[in-house]
Amino acid sequence: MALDRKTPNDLNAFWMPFTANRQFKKSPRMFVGAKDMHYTTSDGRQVLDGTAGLWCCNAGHCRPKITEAIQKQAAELDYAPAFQMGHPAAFELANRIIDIAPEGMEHVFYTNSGSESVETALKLAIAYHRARGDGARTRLIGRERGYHGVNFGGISVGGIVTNRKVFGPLVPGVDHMPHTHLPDQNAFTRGQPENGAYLADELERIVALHGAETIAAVIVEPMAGSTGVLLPPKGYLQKLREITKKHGILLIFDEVITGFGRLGAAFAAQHYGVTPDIMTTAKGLTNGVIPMGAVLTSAEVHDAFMNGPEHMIELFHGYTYSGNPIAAAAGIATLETYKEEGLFERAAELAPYWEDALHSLKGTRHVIDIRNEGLIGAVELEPIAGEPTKRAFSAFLKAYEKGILIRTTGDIIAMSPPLIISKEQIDQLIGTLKEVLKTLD
Ligand code: PXG
Repeated sequence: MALDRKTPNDLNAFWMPFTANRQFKKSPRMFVGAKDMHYTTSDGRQVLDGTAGLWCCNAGHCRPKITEAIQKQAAELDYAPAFQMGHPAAFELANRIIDIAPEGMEHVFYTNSGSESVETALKLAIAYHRARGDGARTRLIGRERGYHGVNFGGISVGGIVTNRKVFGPLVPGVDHMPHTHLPDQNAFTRGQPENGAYLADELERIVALHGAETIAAVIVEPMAGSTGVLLPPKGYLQKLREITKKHGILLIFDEVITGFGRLGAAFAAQHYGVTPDIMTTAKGLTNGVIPMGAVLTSAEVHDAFMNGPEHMIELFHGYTYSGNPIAAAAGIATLETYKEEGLFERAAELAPYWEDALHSLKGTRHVIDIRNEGLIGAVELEPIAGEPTKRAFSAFLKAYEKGILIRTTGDIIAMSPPLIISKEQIDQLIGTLKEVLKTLD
């Protein structure tokens, strides 16, 4: 009943995701435009994007090639059924993804988000073992502080307590490895910490507890983003790879944040030199512009399903919008933009400058740790006693007033600017943050 609304812009109906709704609606923050490194607010201010939207607009905003590709595709073929029919753009994009993926990744299954990519990967892992006659392998192992989206599989293997605890018993048969955050030993480390590879040995204990023959897969973010940027200690991912291989367990890398150049290589798998069996992606695949995710698998995983009568569906899984034409067109234009502008290389080149700028905040009021890798940075603040998250949230609000967009989780400030950021803009981002931190209670 739109006509009954008090005003055309009543904010009540929209229940916002992961948002302090009551605070927001009292004092809304609205973006009405975006171009390259900046957002425009409803009161006409320019805000420097320190987070690439939500870690997704890696090429910056409203890039002409992507906009035009979407417009053209929408006018040419708006939708094609995803099941039992195809269209060229989805195949072309899959090939282009595989071209930049680590060697050994050979197939692409489309989803519409990171959360759906995770569900798809977990289901694939269990069904893969079953297809090979190893149907007892159903357990899934995640990690404390892991973020794998918000659906039931993802929150079950995930380890962010607030995202799990009010949603009941979750998926059974899940266990968790310890997280890799060792502030006493690793605070203010630049890049990967030296200490903590031994934490991967905890997987051996979990395997011994449950029996390898019951475990389908281990899922980790190669670099844990959402929980506040926790880097893998040197040698840790290599150990996970060795242990999973030894026990016939699939290794899934959740690359929803780390994919598409964030660490200075196409994927974290290449950056860290460790190839999993399955990778989940989303976000940067379409520069965040159209919802789309993709799960990448090895030939071994894919081929295990390719048997039985040829007229039969091999995998009873998929979405109405898997490989949607407009999303696929956006994906192709996005990958072209990354390539033409050398944005993954640019991220790698800028990383040392970014690291220096970020670590210049050491010694600033409230700062208890700084972590960085590629074009990702986190600044951890001492929480206000008895009021966790409040200090960082105040920083977020003040930063926004001063014209920079940052993200906070708990009392950690996370930044992940578009890969087109200039050195001057890095200085502005970090300089403004420093001023904000100095004025915080
Ligand atoms: N896996 C990982 C590793 C993620 O970071 C998801 C899955 C889920 O993706 P979707 O597309 O379903 O949201 C994510 C998403 C933040 C932040 O500020 C992080 C995410 C999303 C929104 C905000 O840290 N990560």
